[in-house]
Amino acid sequence: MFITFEGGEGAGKTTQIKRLERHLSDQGREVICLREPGGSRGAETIRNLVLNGAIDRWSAVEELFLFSAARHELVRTKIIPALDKGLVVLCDRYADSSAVYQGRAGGVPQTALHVIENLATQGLQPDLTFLIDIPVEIGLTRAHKRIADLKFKQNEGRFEGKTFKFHEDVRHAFLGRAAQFPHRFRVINGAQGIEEIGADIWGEVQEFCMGQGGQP
Ligand code: T5A
Repeated sequence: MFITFEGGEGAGKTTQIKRLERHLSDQGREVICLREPGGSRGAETIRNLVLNGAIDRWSAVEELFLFSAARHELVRTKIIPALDKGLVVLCDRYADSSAVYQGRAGGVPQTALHVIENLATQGLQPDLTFLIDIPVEIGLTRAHKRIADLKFKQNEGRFEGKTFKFHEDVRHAFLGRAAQFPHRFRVINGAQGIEEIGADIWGEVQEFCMGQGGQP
């Protein structure tokens, strides 16, 4: 089972992935948690390149190539081998992030995105994608606090520095993508408390597994 988490900055994806990992492990499932960009050696190097530095360091097209190179390595070296062994793969962001950040919000044409996405993912789609939807002002406030807490390290704050309008576009584009692919997207209200969000996600995972004829 391959589950991805998407949403704007500070939506609470990392928090919820850890909770879901615990729930699944308690049920005896073997779980691997990955993140994008990153999760494999070369991809972590690309993460450092693309998330740090000046906002205008890379154009949207350049970002797309960087994220896609990282994704290809992650799919090839981690995700496919884990799925082949029967593990549950939880991934913090995946190709939907490129479609939204570099595509809808960044202006890269959808036709080009589609071709590169297929190449980078080898056509591998998630079984379930949780979109944690949250007003931009709440998410950015949380994300800026995280960055401030890391002020003496590489703070990975390049995207958080983009305009408020960019982040509004990201939010609307994610909701549009969820409407486009309703069979795998589940939109979760991220303005709730951590417990409530976790319960919504766990309920959806249980329902999905029942639909597949099994337990989580
Ligand atoms: N990107 C990525 C692209 O442009 N294209 C791509 O193809 C890909 C893959 C990644 C950046 O790269 C861009 C998108 C991103 O801008 P990142 O550092 O991984 O950068 O950034 P995020 O994925 O946005 O990670 P964040 O850490 O900012 O957000 P999370 O993981 O969504 O949030 P989380 O769980 O760390 O929570 C943030 C804070 O809020 C609190 C947590 O305790 C934490 O302090 N919190 C809550 N507080 C109150 N109520 C709740 N319900 C809460 N949930 C969490």
